Amino acid sequence: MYRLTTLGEFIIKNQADFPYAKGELSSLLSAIRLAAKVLNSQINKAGLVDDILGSIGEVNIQGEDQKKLDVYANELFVNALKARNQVCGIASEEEEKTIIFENEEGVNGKYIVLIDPIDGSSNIDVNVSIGTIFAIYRRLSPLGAPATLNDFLQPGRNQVAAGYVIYGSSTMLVFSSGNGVNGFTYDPSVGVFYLSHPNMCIPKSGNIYSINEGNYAFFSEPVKSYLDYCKREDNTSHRPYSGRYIGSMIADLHRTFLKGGIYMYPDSSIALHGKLRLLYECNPMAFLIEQAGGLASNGRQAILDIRPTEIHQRTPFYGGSEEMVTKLESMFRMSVN
Ligand code: AHM
Ligand code: MG
Repeated sequence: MYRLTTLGEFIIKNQADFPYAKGELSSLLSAIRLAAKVLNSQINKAGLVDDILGSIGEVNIQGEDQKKLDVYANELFVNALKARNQVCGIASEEEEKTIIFENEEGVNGKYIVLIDPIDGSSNIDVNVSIGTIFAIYRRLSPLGAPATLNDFLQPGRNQVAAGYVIYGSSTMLVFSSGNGVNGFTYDPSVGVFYLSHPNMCIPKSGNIYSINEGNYAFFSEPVKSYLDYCKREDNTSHRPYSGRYIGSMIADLHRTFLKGGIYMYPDSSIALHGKLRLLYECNPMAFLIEQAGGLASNGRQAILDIRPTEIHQRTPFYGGSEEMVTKLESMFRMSVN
């Protein structure tokens, strides 16, 4: 009989793959798994209970309208992570400053977590897929003292694990601890994530481009040239490509993982550094994309090689099938010469 592997079993079985295997990563991931289940049950009630849909009437550090679910999800993940005593600090899209745990367990926690508790929150009210994104690093500062800013400002290459949860037509948790990418689908009737997408690999090429093309007039020349290329007819390279844009990075990238393609959020004359945040949106997704055999770039450099300078810094982002990202990068290079 076909034997289903649960996320819990998978983590324990693969603990040895994790360079510092002592059960700590398992404990940390199980905190994320638990918070994701609780959040999933709330998201499924959107529209039925008062306290989920709509805004709280405040803006976050990004200057963006905070939704009730953003705030709820943030508290949920922070509390779940704090309870496990493995984490010395958390940075979140919803928190202006880093959260540093200064109690005895906190100063001895070995890990830093960066999180976007709800990505795509403008989609909550219209019943479109949203997600949670997380990145996990070993701290750089010595144990026994509170975490420092440097612990958070590590290049994405240093990630020891990263993942996302997509709350879609089914809920999935997709993660990597540096040995490929695996996807787990949630069965709400038993409350368990099962391995459903082992060893996820992004197709080398694809025929879908994904971007908010309404901003075309504000994009730089290389991005405009690439978009024109995507739409130009050429039978040998399956062009014109299809355009798909959900407006929820997790949903657009989840499709890209499964079907191939390229997802883009460029800088522009109205968003000088793009929109997406390097530390808790782009880095974890770039880690997963590279682990799945794809590429993630800011047009000129791998996202994972960028040296961060600020917690909430933004970066242009182009990620997906290797051949498509390489083509786009060649247009950036041509624009310099
Ligand atoms: P958020 O974290 O505030 O939800 O913002 C990130 C989201 C991405 O998921 C999505 O791709 C993008 O913002 C959509 O932005 P736009 O409406 O400008 O296309
Ligand atoms: Mg986000």
